[in-house]
Amino acid sequence: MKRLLVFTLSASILLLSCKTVKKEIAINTDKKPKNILFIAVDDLRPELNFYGANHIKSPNLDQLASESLVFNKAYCNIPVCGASRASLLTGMRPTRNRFITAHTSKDKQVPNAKSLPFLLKENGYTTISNGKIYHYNKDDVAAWDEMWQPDKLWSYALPESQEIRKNTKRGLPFEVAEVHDSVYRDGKLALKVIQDLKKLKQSNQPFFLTMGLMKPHLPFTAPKKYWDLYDRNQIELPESYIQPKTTPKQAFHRYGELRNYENIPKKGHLPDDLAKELIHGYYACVSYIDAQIGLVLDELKRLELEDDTIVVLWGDHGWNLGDHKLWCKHVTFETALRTPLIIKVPGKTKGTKTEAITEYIDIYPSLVELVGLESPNTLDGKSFVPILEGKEPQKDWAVSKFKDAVTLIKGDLFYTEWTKDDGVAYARMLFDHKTDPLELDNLAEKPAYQEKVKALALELRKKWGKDFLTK
Ligand SMILES: [Ca+2]
Repeated sequence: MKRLLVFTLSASILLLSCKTVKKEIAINTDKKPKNILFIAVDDLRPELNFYGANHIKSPNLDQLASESLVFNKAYCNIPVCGASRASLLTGMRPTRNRFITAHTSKDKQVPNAKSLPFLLKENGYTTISNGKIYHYNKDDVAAWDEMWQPDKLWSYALPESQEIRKNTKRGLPFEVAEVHDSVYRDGKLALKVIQDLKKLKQSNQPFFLTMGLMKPHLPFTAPKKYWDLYDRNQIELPESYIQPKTTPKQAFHRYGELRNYENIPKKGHLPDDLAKELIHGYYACVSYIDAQIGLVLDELKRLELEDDTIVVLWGDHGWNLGDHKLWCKHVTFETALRTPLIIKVPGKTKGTKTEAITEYIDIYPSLVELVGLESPNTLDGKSFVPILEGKEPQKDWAVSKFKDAVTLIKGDLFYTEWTKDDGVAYARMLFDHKTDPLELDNLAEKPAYQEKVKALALELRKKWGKDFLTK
């Protein structure tokens, strides 16, 4: 009842009531705060039209971007699903020993941290977790009024694919099926989110409604009509389809995640035809999730909730689609660290792009500021709200990491060190994106760059955070 009061009664009445309510009303005034529609897309890389790609068909994302602030230089803090999500939702930077793998549990790693949904729920928001938000379905339960998953466990629509899945480690890497969108999990997810919007429209409480899409994560399964949007013969391998000898060997991996699927060679590089088939499947999945997001955004409009709702869309990390002859994430090339991030704030955004370097731990304090709440002191990021208001950003750098590799992104420079527990480096790589956007020319061992490397190494240690090496 207290939560309902906060947003339905006037400030003057509430100022007379209990202390905690008074604090909230002083922040929120007598107006209902903005809702947040929080769209998380699994393994979506920024190969989208509004980032200049011009070949993936994603009309709904394009439309949303035209009404949003588009972050051209947004970086995840760790390129693996579970850890990236736990870090983003708690606003805490990954360290050497915190937020490490896909199987990261917020409750186990930082049980006392107040997550973004928890803070919102505490302040009167209805919070709903739909689909893939945290890695574990039952993580951070106290933060949510409701947690929902599509009932179907696997990603395959065809009985023969399901049979293969049943008898193998991961099943087929892709599937082309002539089925309705709602046969797959993300189609079911869109219908659930639409249902939620209808219900929430009737409520006096603001909402934090999430839509955690599971594609374009492997396996690349999507209705045939989305595969048909692309001509395989037009698909080309990336320009950076090479692993230069000057790049440390630690920078590459054998993309074991992909090799777990059937019909993928267990070693060596992929045959070109298979590589192109995978790229085709990835594109099909992006178009499929675009359509599902479109259904939800149409409903938001139809219900006249648009002006009251902030929409934020992010992918949990980048993805190598053949870049550097790599597949999947789990590396610190820009292709795995750079992510799509767009935010639509009614009355404030209209398709502007920013070059300000932003990291995922900045999302939590930004959303909190936008709805007029105070951030807990556990947050490591900085709000990007000044950028939304046309002011100078609060910082111009990001730090990402994966296993031993830690990367400082600053200006055009992308500097990675591989370090042991004591913080001493055993391999390095430095790229200058002004002259080498594809990251093919490692400068870190060149004599002319030794002073620069020394300075970057020092700066990296300052910026990775005081707890970075703590056990
Ligand atoms: Ca992911």
